[in-house]
Amino acid sequence: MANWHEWAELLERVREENPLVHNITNVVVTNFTANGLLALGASPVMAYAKEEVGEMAKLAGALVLNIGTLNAEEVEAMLVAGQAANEAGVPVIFDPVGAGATRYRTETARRIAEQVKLAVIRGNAAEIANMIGEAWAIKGVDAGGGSGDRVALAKRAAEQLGAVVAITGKEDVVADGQTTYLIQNGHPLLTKVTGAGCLLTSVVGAFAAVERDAVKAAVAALVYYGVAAEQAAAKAGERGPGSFQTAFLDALAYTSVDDVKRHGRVEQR
Ligand code: ATP
Ligand code: TZP
Ligand code: MG
Ligand code: MG
Repeated sequence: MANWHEWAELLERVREENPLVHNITNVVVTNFTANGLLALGASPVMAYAKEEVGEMAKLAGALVLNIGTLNAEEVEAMLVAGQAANEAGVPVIFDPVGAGATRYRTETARRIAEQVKLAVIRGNAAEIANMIGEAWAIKGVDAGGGSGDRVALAKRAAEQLGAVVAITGKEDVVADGQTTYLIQNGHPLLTKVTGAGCLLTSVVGAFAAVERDAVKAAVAALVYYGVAAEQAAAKAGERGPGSFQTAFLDALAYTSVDDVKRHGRVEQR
């Protein structure tokens, strides 16, 4: 049995343990993220006030930070929450939405990575490249048309940032500096639903809450998510993005460990 088949069973552990996932995320994706985590079998909470984020982060199984609609107050809260999570041994997952698009986003993403110990950073290739000072075209919050070796980029970023790095897109790459995994699941309709990437980052948080090995958690989360998208597209894909979004939430709930093992396409690089 491939290693990742064993990791796929983490899905069942998430459903059994129903971990609390504390999200400080963006205003675009808040509701979709909460519904996606509920469909998976996790317990979402959004809490933003600097007066309470430290307390909430310590209660949670994982903390997810997302700079999609950042502002100074929220960034301050993210640092407070991140440091509290670090103190309590709660894994912190980061989505550097739009890093590289503006100086404020790039600088904030780097600042968070410097001041908070991150377990997993999940973003598109441009966001990850810009976090380590490599220019890669980005269009707002969407990956630009840039091209390059994404496997090598993930490895470099993991080494430099001292975290597991997940670069997503048509193919997903997960790297920890030593080992790299390639995941070939997913569906193009995910790019037509806003927040598909942000929800994925929070799903990685749910898996990290039940598995301290961040590579295992990230690979298991990504392959499950991609397989769920394929199942949703098979049921509702021809109707378009709206129907797909609903079908995808359903698929996050019914996709089983067995489905993931059967349809997952994961290889070690
Ligand atoms: P972007 O800002 O570039 O849209 P994102 O943060 O929305 O990025 P994605 O990279 O789109 O995140 O990843 C979200 C999910 O969509 C992942 O599961 C990924 O595998 C999947 N995905 C993205 N593009 C494709 C594609 N062309 N084909 C299949 N799956 C895809
Ligand atoms: N603008 C700021 S955050 C955001 C938009 C459209 C959502 C981005 O979500 P994702 O998951 O990166 O597609
Ligand atoms: Mg997207
Ligand atoms: Mg994104």
